[in-house]
Amino acid sequence: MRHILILFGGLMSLLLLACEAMPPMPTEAALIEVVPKPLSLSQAAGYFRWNKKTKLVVDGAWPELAARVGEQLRTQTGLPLAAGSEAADGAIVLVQDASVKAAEGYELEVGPARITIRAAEAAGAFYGVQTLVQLLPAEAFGEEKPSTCFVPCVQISDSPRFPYRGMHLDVSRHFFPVEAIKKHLDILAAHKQNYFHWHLTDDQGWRIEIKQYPKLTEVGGYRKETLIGHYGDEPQRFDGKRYGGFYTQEEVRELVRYAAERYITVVPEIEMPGHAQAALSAYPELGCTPGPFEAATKWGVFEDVFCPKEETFVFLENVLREVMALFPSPYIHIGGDECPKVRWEESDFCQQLIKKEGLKDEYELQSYFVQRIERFLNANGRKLIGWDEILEGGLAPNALVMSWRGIEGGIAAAKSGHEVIMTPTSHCYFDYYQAEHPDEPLAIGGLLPLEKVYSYEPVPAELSAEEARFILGAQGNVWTEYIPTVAQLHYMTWPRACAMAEIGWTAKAQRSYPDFAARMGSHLPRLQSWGIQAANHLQDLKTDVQSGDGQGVRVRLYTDSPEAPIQYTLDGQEPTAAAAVRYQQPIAVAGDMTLKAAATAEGKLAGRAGMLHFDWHKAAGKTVSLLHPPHEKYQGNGPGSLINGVAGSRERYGDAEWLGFEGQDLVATIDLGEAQEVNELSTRFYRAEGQWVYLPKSVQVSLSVDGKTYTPAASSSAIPAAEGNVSELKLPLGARTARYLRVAVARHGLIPAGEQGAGYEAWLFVDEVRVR
Ligand code: TNX
Repeated sequence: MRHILILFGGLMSLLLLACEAMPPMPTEAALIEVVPKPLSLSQAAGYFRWNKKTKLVVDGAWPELAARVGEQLRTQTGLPLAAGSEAADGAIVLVQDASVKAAEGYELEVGPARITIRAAEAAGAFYGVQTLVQLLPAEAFGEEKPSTCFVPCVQISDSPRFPYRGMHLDVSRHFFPVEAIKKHLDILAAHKQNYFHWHLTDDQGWRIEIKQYPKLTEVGGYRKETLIGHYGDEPQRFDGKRYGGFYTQEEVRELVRYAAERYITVVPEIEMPGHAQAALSAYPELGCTPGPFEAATKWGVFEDVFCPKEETFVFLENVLREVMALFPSPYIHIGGDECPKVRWEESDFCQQLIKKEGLKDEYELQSYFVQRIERFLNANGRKLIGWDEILEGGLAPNALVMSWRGIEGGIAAAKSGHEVIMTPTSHCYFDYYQAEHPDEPLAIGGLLPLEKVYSYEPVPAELSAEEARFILGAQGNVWTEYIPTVAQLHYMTWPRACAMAEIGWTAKAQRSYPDFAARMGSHLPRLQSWGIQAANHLQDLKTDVQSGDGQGVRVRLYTDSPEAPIQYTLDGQEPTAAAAVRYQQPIAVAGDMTLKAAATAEGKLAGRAGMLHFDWHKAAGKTVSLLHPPHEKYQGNGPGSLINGVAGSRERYGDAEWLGFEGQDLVATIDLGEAQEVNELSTRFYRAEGQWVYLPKSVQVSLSVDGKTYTPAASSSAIPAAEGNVSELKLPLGARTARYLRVAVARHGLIPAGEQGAGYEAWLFVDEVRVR
C-alpha cells in the first residue's frame, strides 16, 4: 500500500511538473490592444511562452536600460527573467541596430521561440519594451500572475509622430509627494511620453529649494489656509489650515534622474513676471509696492507681480542658475502668462524704465522682461519656453511658445519661425470636468470628455507644411486648484492622458476614437494594476441633441462602448435592463418629456445613466441662426442648443447646452416656420464672476412677419439677479403675430477694476431661448 501511495504521489508530482512546464497554448488569436497605437502591427499565429526560464538579453551598449527594463518586466510578470548573455531561444533580446532609422523608433518581433526588439537608441528599445508589456495577457495585470505568459506573435514597426510628447503638473496649488511624482513618471513613460513639465512656482506656493534664497520655501512654500469649495461659491470659505511643502534639491535631482532613466526630460517652470505672489511673500523687495505679501489662499490672477528692477533680475538669474544646475533640460519654462499690468502702470520706476528703454507700454515692458531672461538663458545654453502671452509686446528672438489660450498663439509663433508646443484649453486642460454627470468631483469648470481630448489635432490647418514643422508636439496640463489628493490627480489625469499620448505618438492616419475606446477596455485594468485610480466613463450614457435646422429635435444616445445595448424610457421612469425600450435610432422629441437612458452589459445596467428633460415651447426644434459664432470652446451642440427644449445646467456652463461668447454679443434670429401669436420670450444667463462670466447689460427683442422688416417688441436692461448661478429674464411680447424673432443680448463688456480678470472681456453664457 505504502509503495502504491509513493508511486501515486510520484506520478502526481510528475504530472504537476509537466503541467507547470507546459500549460496549454491558447487556441484563439489574442486581442492586441496597445496604447498609444503603433505605426504598423501585424499579428501572426502562435505565441511566445514567457515562463520562469525566459531570459533577458540586453545589448552591451545599454547597461542602464538592462537594469531598468529588467526590473519593470519582473514586476509586471512576477517571473524571474534572469539576465542572459547571448541571444538564444527562450530569450527576450534587445539589440542595438543602427538600421532602425526613425528617431525614438523600434522594431518588435515576437516569434514562438524568441522576442527581439531592435532600436538605434536606448529610448527606442525602451519604448519597444513598453509595447511588449501591453502584449502580455490580461492575467499579468491581475492579482494572481500566471506561471506562463503567452505573448502573441507579432511584428511591430513603430516610431513617434512628434518629438515633444508632454504632460504638465502644477504642484503649487496642491503639493504632491516625491513618491506620487515617481508614479506619475512611470505611467507617462509607459505611454511613451518624453517630457514632464513641472510647474514649480505660483502665487499659492514656491515648491523648489533655492539655496541662495531659503525664504522662498521657508516662507513662500506655505500659505496660511486654502479655499474650500468652488471659487465662485458665495461666500467663499477657507479651511483655516496652514498648507505647503517643497522639494529639496536632493529630491529634485533624484526625480530628474528617475525621469531620465525612463527617457523623460523634466522641464522646470519658474513663473515670472506674474503668478509670483509666493515669491514676493518671501522677498517683498522684488515687488513694485512695499508689501507685505502672502502666498495666495485662493485661485486666480493676482496683481502683485515681479517689478522689473535690477535687483529682481539679479534674483531671477541666481534662481535660474541653481535651476539649470538641477535640470539638464534644453528648455527652461519661465511662465509669462496672466501678468496684470496695474502695478507697473502705477509705478514711477516702471514708467521711467518704459521711457528710458523707448518702450511703448507695459506690454512691451513685459517683452523687455522676458527678453532679458532669454538672453541670460541662451548665454547658458538653454532655450526659453513661455506661455503664449510672451507674444504680446514682441516675442523674444529664440523663444518656444506654449499655446494655451487657443491655437492662435501657436499659429502666430510658427508663422514667425518659432517652435511651438500646442496645449489649448479647449482640448488639453485636464482640470476641466470630464463628464456632465452630477457625481463628478468638483472641478474648475468647462467640459472636456475623453472623446474631445482624443479629437485634438495639434497641427493647425492654417499652417503650410513648412510652418507645421515648428509644431514640436502637444501637451496635457494638470492644474491642481481643485485637485487636492493623489487619488483625484489620477482620476483627472487618466485616461485623458492616454488620449494625449496617442495624439503625440500615433500617426494621424492611424487614429480613430472608437478603436481607441475599444482598446481602453484592456488598458484601464492595466492602469489599475499600476496603482492608478483612473476615471472610467466608457459605459456612461451620452446624449447628442440635434436642433436648430427646422427639422425638429432629435436625440442620439450612445456610449464609448458601441456594442453595449442602450435602454430608455420617456416617462421619467428609471430604465431597467428589462423594462425599457431598446434604443435603435435617434428619438424625435415633440413635446414635454423626460428621457432616461442607460447602457446595459450582460443583462444589467452598466455605467451611469443619462437624463434629459424637455420643456417644450414654440421655438423648440425650429430654425436659428447667429450673427456671431460662440467662442470655439463653448459652442454647445451648435446654435440649435438655444432652442432644443433643454435648459443648460445650473451648476456648470461647460455642458452641451450653454453657448459662451467672449467679446461678442449674442444676436440670434429664430424662424418659427410660420407666422403665429407670440406672447413671451424668455432667456437664461449664467453668472460666475470669479470665472469671468457676467450677466449681460440688456436684451432686446424685435419681431418680423416677412424676415425683412423687424419691429422692436420688448427690451430690458434690468436683468434679474441670478438664483444660484442662473438668471432668467422673461419679456412679454403682447400677443403679437410673428414668424421671426430677433434677440439681441448686449454683453457686459470689460471686467471692472478690482475684480478677478479685471480689464479682460467678461464672458456671456446663454441658454435656452424659449418662446411661448
Ligand atoms: C490658467 S494656463 C492658468 C493657470 C490656471 C489655469 C486653470 C496658464 C498659463 N495659466 O494659472 O491654473 O488657467 O485652468
